[in-house]
Amino acid sequence: MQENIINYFPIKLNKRDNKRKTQITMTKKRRIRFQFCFVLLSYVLSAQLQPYDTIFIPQPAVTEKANGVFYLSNSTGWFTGNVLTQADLDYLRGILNIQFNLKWLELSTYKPGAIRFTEASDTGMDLEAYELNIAPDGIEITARKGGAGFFYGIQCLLQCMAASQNHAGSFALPCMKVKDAPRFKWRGMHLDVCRHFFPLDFIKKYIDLLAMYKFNTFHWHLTDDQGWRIEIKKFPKLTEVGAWRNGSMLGAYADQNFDTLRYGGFYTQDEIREVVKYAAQRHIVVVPEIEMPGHAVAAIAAYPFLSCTGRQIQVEKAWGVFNEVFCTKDSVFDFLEQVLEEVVALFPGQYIHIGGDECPKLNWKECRHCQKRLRDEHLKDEHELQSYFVKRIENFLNSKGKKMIGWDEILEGGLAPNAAVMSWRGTSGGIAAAKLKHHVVMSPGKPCYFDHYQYQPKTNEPLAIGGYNPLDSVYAFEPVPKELSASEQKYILGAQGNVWTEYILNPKQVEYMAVPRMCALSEVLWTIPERKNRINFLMRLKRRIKMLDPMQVNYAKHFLKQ
Ligand code: TNX
Repeated sequence: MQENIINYFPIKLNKRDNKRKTQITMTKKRRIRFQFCFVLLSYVLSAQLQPYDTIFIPQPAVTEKANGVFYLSNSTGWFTGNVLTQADLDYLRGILNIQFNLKWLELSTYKPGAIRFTEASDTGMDLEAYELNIAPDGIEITARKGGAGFFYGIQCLLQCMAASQNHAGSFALPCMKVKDAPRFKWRGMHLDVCRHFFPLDFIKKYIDLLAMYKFNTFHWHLTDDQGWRIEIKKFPKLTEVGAWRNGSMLGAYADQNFDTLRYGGFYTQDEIREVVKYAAQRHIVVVPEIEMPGHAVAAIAAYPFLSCTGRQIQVEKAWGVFNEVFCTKDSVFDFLEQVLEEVVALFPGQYIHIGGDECPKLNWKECRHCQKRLRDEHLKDEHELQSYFVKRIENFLNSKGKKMIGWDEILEGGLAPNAAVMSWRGTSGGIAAAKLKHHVVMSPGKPCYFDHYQYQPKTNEPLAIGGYNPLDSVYAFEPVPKELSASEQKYILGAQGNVWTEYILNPKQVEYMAVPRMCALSEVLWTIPERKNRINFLMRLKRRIKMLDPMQVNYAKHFLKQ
């Protein structure tokens, strides 16, 4: 794509010689030196200049070119005028220092040449919306006080700075006006910390990445067959026993190879609070997932009474779907309610994710408690029993002021009355839920599973679970299905990229699988379709991905050759 190359630098010649009123004749040597400096200066400056619409990911709703340049340096003042929250202010000061080595110069009154934050006069403005105005004599970010708009305006400013930094560490920002607001309310990225466990520092780095691309939801998959990763004070064995397995699957599933190393880890409640706070400071809500009634082997290994058989089992070493699931007897609900009570207290967001996927019904068919439950509750079959389970949990969560969300299996046997559905087996579950007037987050395996391969031939890639979701297919994803009427479409909250980690062994590999596909997804979620353009996106991505280098992000690089 042809870019607009704009000349931002009208060069003014030095008039000192005139003032001295002396006739100076340039020697040939001086003229050559002067010309050389001039050419060098223009080259350095033009190399730093970025056309105004090639800077951002995700692309804002409106960007308008303006004339001139704003020079930002250590002597630029910042006037926050009490409109930024303390959290936004701390974030901004920190990132300027860490990422750009810039000092913070707070102004008590606005002076021309400064960067100022202004409260929007329009009280109807979306809380996530912002305006960024870069002019030669100052930069202004306007948003609603207390909303996320200032933070997103700051993200744009940071992207602009990264694109305009010169070698001396100052910045020549092209003047422009940006007016922006997100398309979707749920802009999510997920991370499975059960199949492989990732340290707290990495969780924070992942959240930093989400924030840079204006995601606002971090779905933290905390419990599964292969590990229980959240400390629950009332049930210490969940982490003493359930967080550790005596080996892991090695290589491809078909090989059925295992090591014998003890593997595991968990987050203490203090650490969880730290993550929640860290995310909140970046306007990201953390949605915890506590899996039930399936994917519960680790919990059952810790407390065998939770299953139908009561057998002592081991935390799973293999990947897959397992028959040991939570029983539907009352003592299990008592246990889960106590667990959820602690979970609810840790996560201030609206939603709690209860999983609900891949629950084999084999044990329920042979369990006297479950069969009695079927009869007592007049349930037709085990699908209705699963629905009973989920509804009972929803009832509890609602009584605690929380909303419940689950994978699309929670539609089977009848959807709980207020539940939101995360559609992963294609979009049909999401379509069905929206038609029933339930909120939906679209996360279909194709193309939202970032544990699938991203490049072909697959043999050149690190072993992955399968599938093929290239960058282009993520960028082309449309979360609102055509099958829905205008009023039904309103139930689509947004979409989410999922990073399941059976075959993702460490943080570097998470980064490799997530980036740059999450950059493409960020534009799907933020940018109105009319402003999306695949070729332009690729160009921006190629230029801007370098912004991640100081953070040492191990992004997949094949797109650079695309
Ligand atoms: C399906 S998505 C699962 C996960 C796996 C994932 C692997 C969902 C609700 N369940 O347990 O990790 O596939 O791609």
